Amino acid sequence: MAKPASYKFCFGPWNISEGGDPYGPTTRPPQTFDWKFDQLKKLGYDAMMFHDDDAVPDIDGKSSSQVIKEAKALKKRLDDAGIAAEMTAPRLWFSPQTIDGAYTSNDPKARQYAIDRSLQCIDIGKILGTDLLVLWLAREGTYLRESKSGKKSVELLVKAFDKMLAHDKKVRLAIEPKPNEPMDHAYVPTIGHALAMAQLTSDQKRVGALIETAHCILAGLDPADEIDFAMAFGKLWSLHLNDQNGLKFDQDKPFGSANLRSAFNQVRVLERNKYGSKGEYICFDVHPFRPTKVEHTLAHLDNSRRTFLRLVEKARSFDEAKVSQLIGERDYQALDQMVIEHLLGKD
Ligand code: XUL
Ligand code: MN
Repeated sequence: MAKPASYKFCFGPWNISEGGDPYGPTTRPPQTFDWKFDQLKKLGYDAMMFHDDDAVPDIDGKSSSQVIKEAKALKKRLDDAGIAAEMTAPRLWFSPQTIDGAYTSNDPKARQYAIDRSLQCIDIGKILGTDLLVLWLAREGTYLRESKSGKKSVELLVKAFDKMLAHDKKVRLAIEPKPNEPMDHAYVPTIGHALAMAQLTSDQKRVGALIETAHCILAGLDPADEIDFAMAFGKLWSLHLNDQNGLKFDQDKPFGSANLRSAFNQVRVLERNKYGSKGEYICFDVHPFRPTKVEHTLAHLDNSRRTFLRLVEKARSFDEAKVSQLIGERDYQALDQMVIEHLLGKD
C-alpha cells in the first residue's frame, strides 16, 4: 500500500499574539520575532508565513535597497534554521494611505501605493524563496454602499492583479476571501467570488485561492464544501485552518475548538483530494484566547496541529466501505450516528 501522505505545517508571527481586542488592552507581553522564530521547529512546524512587514519591519520608512538587504538577511536565517517561507502578503490595512481602501480606494494615489507595495512584496517573496502571494483584501469593500461602485471595484481589483502578474512571471496569487470585518461588506466574500475574479485576469492559471475556516463560517458556508469547491478547480493553494463559533467577530479559535465534526469533515476532504501533494502547507491562522497566561502562549498552535493529526487518523480509519453501503441504502440516520461514534472513539 502507498505510504499515506504526510503534511507540512506553518503559522505566521502574528499568530503568537498578545490578547488585545477593541475593548481592552493586551493581556500578555509581546514576544520578539527571534523568540517566535525559535519556537517554530520545536512545535513541529516547517514553515512561516510573512506579511511584508513581518519580513521587513517598518517597511514603509525604508529604501528599496534596505528592504532587499533585510529580506536577504532573513532568507539566510531561514536557510540556516531549515525553515521555509510559505508565502508573503502585503499588509495593506494598517497604513494611513489605505483608510478608504487599497486597490479599490477612491483616491488614485492610495491605489498606486497599494500596487507599489504589492510589487515590492512579490520581490520579497522571491528573495525568501516563495512564489505565493496571499491577498487578504481587508479594506476592499464598503461601510456604506453609496461610497463605491461594485463593478468599478472589480475592475480595479483585476487591474491590480494584472500588474502583479506582469511584474513577475512566476508569482501565483492566492486570494483569501472574507465576507466582512473590518468592512461591513467585502467585495470578495467567498471562494466562488475569488475564482470568478481569476477568470477576468490576464493569466487565470496563476490566480487561485486560500481558504480560511473562520471566513467560510462568517459567510454562512460550510468550510469543507468550500475546500471541495476550490479543489475541484485545482485552485486551493493554501489553507488557514482555525475555528469560529457562528456569525460573530472573527474568532480564529484553535482548529476543532468550536465544531469537531466540521473539523473532521475539513480533514476528510483534504485527504480525499490529496491536499499537500503539490507542496501545499497546512497553516493555522489561530490566536490564543484573551485570558491565556503567558506560559501557555503557544498552546493554541500545538493543540491545533495535534487535533489536525488526530483527525487525519480518524479520516483514515473511517470505514468508507460502510459509508458507501449506508449511502446506497439511503440510511442517513445510521451514517450520522456512525460519524458521531467514530469521533467519540467507538469504532
Ligand atoms: C484576517 C486574516 C489574515 C490573513 C493574512 O482575517 O486571516 O491574517 O490570513 O493576511
Ligand atoms: Mn487568514
